[in-house]
Amino acid sequence: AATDTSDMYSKVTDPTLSASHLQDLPGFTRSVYERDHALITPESQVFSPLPGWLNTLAAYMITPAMGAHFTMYLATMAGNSSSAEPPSGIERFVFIVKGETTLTADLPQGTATLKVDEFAYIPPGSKHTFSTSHSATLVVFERRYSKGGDGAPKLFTGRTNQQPNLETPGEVFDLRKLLPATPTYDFNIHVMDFQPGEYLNVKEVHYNQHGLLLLEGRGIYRLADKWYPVQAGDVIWMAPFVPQWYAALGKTRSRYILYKDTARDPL
Ligand code: UGY
Ligand code: MN
Repeated sequence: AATDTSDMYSKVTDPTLSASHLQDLPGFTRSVYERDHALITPESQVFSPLPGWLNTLAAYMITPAMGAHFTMYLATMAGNSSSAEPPSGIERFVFIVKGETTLTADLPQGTATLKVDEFAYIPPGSKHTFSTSHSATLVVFERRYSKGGDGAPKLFTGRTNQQPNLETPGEVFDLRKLLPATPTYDFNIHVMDFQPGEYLNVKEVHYNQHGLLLLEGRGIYRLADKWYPVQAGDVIWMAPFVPQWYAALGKTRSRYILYKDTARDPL
């Protein structure tokens, strides 16, 4: 009997590695883990319960086991969920990626509703709870606070699009800083925007560490001597002194959120 051979070679014109089928390829991931950098893409993120948190699953993307001095995790809060506090001496920064959450803390009104693109900084030892009756996805950065400057860091909330667009001499990207750039704070969170075709002018090599989440767009990230295609949802860890460079591609803006330690003597 005649067999229908019309689809026999269909993978030639509809290959498994085409963008729409990447997830179907068994054993394939764009994630990499190197000595001085990592790329962690959504298909390899593993979520599990966060100790003390209710109805919340989290995936740690960056931890000291890699050599970082901070943690970065994505937390997905379901209905009737609430957070636990970090260990003593740890400061916390929370940025809302999806949904909304209520922060109960030492705030003038007692609580604040945080929506997408809004954030909160919690200094060490400050009592607080994030909760939601709907759902929310948060990106969280934590580290052991290192004292410096005058005065103690203060709890605050904010909204990215209310932060001023800062001058970046020699660079083209738009930069917003979500924490005060004063010696009281030992890190900052940058939000950086690139239009398609724009790229970092400085081929950066520096002592600071980074944790990055690409919020929008796509492009090529250079890390050490490798060039990675990246897209929204990807996470990058950069160790001190790893050569780093980004170029935005495609038709839409690239925006990323970036942890950077600042204002402390490296010794
Ligand atoms: O401030 C920074 O170090 C930033 N420009 N780095 C980066 O985007 N990889
Ligand atoms: Mn950098």
